[in-house]
Amino acid sequence: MQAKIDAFMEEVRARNSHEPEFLQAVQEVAETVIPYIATQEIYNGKNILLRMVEPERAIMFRVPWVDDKGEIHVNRGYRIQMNSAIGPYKGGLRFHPSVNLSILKFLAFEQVFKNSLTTLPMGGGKGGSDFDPKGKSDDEIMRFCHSFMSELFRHIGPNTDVPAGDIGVGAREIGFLFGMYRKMRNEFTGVLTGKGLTWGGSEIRPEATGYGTVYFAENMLKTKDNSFEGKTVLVSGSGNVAQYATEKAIQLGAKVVTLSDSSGYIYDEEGIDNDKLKFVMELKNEKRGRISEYADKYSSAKFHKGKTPWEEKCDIALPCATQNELNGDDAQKLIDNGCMCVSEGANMPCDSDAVLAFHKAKIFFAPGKASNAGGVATSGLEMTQNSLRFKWTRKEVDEKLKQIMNDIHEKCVQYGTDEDGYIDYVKGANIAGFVKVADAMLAQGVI
Ligand code: NDP
Ligand code: 2IT
Repeated sequence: MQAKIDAFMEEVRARNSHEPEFLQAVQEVAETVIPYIATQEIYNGKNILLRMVEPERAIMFRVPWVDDKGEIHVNRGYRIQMNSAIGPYKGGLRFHPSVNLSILKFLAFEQVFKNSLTTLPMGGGKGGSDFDPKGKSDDEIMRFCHSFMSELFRHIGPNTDVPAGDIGVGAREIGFLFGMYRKMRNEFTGVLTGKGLTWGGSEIRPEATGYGTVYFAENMLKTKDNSFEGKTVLVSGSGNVAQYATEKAIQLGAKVVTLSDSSGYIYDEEGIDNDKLKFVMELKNEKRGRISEYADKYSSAKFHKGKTPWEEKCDIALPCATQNELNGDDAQKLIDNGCMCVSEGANMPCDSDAVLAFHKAKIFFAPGKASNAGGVATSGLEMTQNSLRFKWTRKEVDEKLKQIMNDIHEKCVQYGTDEDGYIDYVKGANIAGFVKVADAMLAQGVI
């Protein structure tokens, strides 16, 4: 079996040799899905996975914009349309200087499996730009977003491809992007999700990824009659996902002691309460400041420059910042300190050594494509409401989100439970995500 996986990876590597993040994501899927395919007559010999690693379409374009001083800048824009076998391409846009083809292809590939798991009819895609929003004025952000959409609009549409937010793309950016799309097309449709609540957005979409990550962890803990009550939680990041993961963990009775950004992390020995979280939300979403300012304001907190939270003691870890932010050594520290549960809010934050360590220690580990799927699932619910020209209440959307996270957990248990009863959520999520897309691809023929 290993020879089969190696041969497959050899072929993928030959074609994508300069794309380490993409290869990392494909390797993880190949290791669990290829052995499964070998046991299933209908998939065997159809090269389905080989077809799935090639994007249906990859679009790259120039994004010129003018800064406040009148200087002209050029960034690179992308949209990877990975797979539309089960629905229109769906996935976020990331604005960050590190963005390149490898990162967007890994994210688009993960998105295909994630969206399949949500139970909703959405294909997978991802896009973005190497534009750095840090330090830019609102006007500069607007001009960049308008320029970006003045090309992207011709490639997307409510039945073709529906982008949303990701790192560096939040409510402000979605507003500017939507405005330009509406102008170029002269139509008001649900072409983007994460829209404002008064112009087509869904209740709970801002909260959904963070809440969903905690709901998924709650489901894992429940299998051993455990819960968040009284647990110490480490959260990394301090953006959209981290903020609402923190909010939900606090609501469920946990003590959240860390948050971070790319400069370092804060440790608050008294725990982050609702008032402190409100301060973080204002600091990050409006003033666009640094997390170190938390430690300037609250004497119970200390800022650890240039470090990640994983050296602290906890019961539950929720990595919610970015890919490969938690390595094998970090994982070992968490395990040695008694951590029993890791639920990924970010996409691929734990590297392959870390995942191996969690599996060896047999602690709960949920891969992002399962545990952070609440965000895109609620985007799917936003699309539904847009099509219906209707709006569900907060309670209705939250209940649907909870149900979807339960269903994803069930699927992982169905496909991922080992002979000794340990639930391998990586295997479960990969196989369950694969089956639905593969069945659709088989039904539609070689196209
Ligand atoms: P935000 O832009 O709101 O926040 C990102 C956070 O991560 C910031 O605190 C940022 O710090 C930190 N961060 C980014 N890059 C790095 C880095 N290289 N090293 C250390 N910290 C970093 O993004 P989101 O919260 O939306 O996204 C976070 C993660 O969740 C991403 O992996 C994203 O793909 C994933 N995700 C997001 C969903 C959503 O609905 N938004 C849905 C599913 C997954 P700084 O400000 O210093 O850059
Ligand atoms: O990684 C992700 O799932 C997202 N950034 C959200 C995508 C979406 O379409 O809501």
